[in-house]
Amino acid sequence: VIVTPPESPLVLTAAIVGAEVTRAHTPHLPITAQELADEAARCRDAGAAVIHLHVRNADGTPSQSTELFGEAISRIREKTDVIIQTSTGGAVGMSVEERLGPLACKPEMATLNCGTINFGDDIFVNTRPDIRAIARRIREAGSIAELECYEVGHIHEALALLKEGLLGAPLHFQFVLGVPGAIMPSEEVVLFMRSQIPAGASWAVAAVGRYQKPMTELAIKLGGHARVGLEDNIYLEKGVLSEGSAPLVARAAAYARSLGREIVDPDRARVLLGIPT
Ligand code: KMH
Ligand code: ZN
Repeated sequence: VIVTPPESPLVLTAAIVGAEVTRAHTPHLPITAQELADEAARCRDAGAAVIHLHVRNADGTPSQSTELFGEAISRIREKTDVIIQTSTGGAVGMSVEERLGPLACKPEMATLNCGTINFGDDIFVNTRPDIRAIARRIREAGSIAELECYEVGHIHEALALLKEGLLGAPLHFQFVLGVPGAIMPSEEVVLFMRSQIPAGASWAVAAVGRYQKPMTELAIKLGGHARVGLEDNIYLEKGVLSEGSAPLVARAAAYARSLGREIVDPDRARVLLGIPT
């Protein structure tokens, strides 16, 4: 078991838009490049060092277009110094090539989804050859991979990639818990997943829906990092919509401070995550 001291620096990630949430679910979803930039800046002010980024077409449907990502990234850059982590997961049903659109923008970070899961009533497909192809492309883009693990076996797949030379240490794991059809969040699950990662690797928890708050607090308590935001959860409390992702970041930051954890700014996070500055 890896023991991370609770006073260790905390990297908060805000997943501000995602691919699935719509304006019908919440009116607080950012869609345009300017809205994404404004929201990224608000989340940075609330304590986020990383923005996990998807983009949308004007009609709100998900896109992985290089052009839309380029626009969103430059708007965000005008307003704030956050680390921008682009999705390579996109939306269910997109081709691998389509999903890789944002890598042409050479983002500082990009997600690498480490396996296939049932994703609600859909299947989020990440074949083993696809995972390897995406890992290569992330490396060619000069981006640092964040390893999205929706099941325990996805961690083992990431370790295989490390052995194959497709990933460099230190590894950055995101335990994505509570997707309907995949592993559900609990303390036991987090402790077991944490026990499977190598020494020196970092880990975070992103939990879906009503699990977001308790699992964020658990991760912070255990010395891990955490991701919150509308991509994973639109509610501040039962029945109360969050007015964007920033209130969710602010709440996680307040909890972390109450435990004495230091919330790092983007530059410090770059050092921790091995992102060239
Ligand atoms: N939208 C999900 C199917 C990622 O960003 O890399 C995949 C996803 C993961 O959101
Ligand atoms: Zn995502």
